Amino acid sequence: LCSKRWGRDRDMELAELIAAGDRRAIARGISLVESQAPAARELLAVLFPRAGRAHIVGITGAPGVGKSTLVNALAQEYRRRGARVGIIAVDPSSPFSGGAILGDRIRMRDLAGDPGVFVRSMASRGCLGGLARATADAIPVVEAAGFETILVETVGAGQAEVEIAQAAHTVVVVLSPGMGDDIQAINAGLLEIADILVVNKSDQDGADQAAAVLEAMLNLAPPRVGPSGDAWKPPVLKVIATQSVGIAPLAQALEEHAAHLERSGQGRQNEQARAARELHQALREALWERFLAQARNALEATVQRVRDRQIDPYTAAEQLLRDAER
Ligand SMILES: Nc1nc2c(ncn2[C@@H]2O[C@H](COP(=O)(O)OP(=O)(O)O)[C@@H](O)[C@H]2O)c(=O)[nH]1
Ligand SMILES: [Mg+2]
Repeated sequence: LCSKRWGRDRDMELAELIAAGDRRAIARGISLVESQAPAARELLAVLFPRAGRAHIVGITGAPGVGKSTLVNALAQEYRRRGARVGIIAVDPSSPFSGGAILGDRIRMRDLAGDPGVFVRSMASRGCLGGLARATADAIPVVEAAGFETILVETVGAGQAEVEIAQAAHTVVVVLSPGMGDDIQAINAGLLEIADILVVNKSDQDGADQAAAVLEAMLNLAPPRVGPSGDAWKPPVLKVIATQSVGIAPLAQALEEHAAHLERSGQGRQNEQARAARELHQALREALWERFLAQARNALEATVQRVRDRQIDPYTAAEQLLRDAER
C-alpha cells in the first residue's frame, strides 16, 4: 500500500468522488492518507481548499468511560438536527475498530446504514506510524465529503492525544464516577485541553460528587478569555450515554462553544496557530528529507566521528549544513 502510485488524474478523480460523498471513495482516501504515500499529499492538496468548514469535536477520556457510547448517542442527536456526521475513532480498543463486544456491536447498528453518518476507525495501519498525523490528515477527507460535524474519539493518555486534540475545535473530556479518587487525580493536562467536561454514567453512584469536584477544580483555573474579551468557562455536564440522557444539552454546549470561538476571535487565533504548526512541521520534514538526499553518506561518517568524540554534535551539525549548502 505504501508504495502504491496513483498519479494526478486518479487523485482528481478520487477527490471528485469524495466531494460527491461517495463512501467507498472516502474510505479509500483515508486509507491513502494513512499510508502517507506520496499520492496522499497530492490528494490532500486537492481536498485542502474544500475542507475547513466542519465543526471538529474531539472526544477523549480513559478507556471504558463510555466515549464510544457517547459518540453514538451524540451522532444520533446530530442526525435528529439534520446534520451529517463523520466519526473517526482513534481508540484502538473502540468498537468502531471491530474488536467489539456484542453489546457494542448492537449499539453501533443504530448508525449502520445511515448515509448521513460516516464511521471510520484509524487502525495502526499507517506504514510510518504517526497515528496523530494520520488522523489530522483524515479529517479534511471527511470534511471535503460535506460532513458538517466530525467527532474524533481518542483515548486520553499521552502526547498523541494532545496532538489529536489540537486538530479539534472543541475538546470534550469524558470521565465516569466509577473512577472514584481518580477524579481528584485527574491529569491537569487533560483538564487544560477540555472545553466541555462530561461526567458519563451518571446513573451510577458518585456522579454528583465527581461533577462538584470538577467544578471546584475549574473554579481554580484562570479564566479563558478570547482576543475580543468573550470568556469561556468549560461546563460540566452529567450524562447517561446508554440512555441518551443529557445528550441534547451536550449538543447545545458544543454549539455554544462553536459560537464562542467565532465571537471571541479565539477560533481564528487557534486556526492561525494550527496553520503555523502544520506548516512548520511540513517544512521541517521537507528540509530533513532534502538534507538526507544530499548528505546521507556524510551524515553517517559524521555519526562515527561523534561516537569517537572527535567532534561534538553541535559543531558537526554546523559543518554538515555548511557542506550541504555549498
Ligand atoms: N451504566 C452505564 N454504563 C455505560 C454508560 N455509557 C457507557 N456505558 C458502558 O460502559 C462500557 C464502556 O463503554 P464504551 O463506550 O465502549 O467506552 P470507551 O472505551 O470509553 O469507548 C460499555 O459496557 C458501555 O455499555 C452509562 O451512561 N451508564
Ligand atoms: Mg471506545
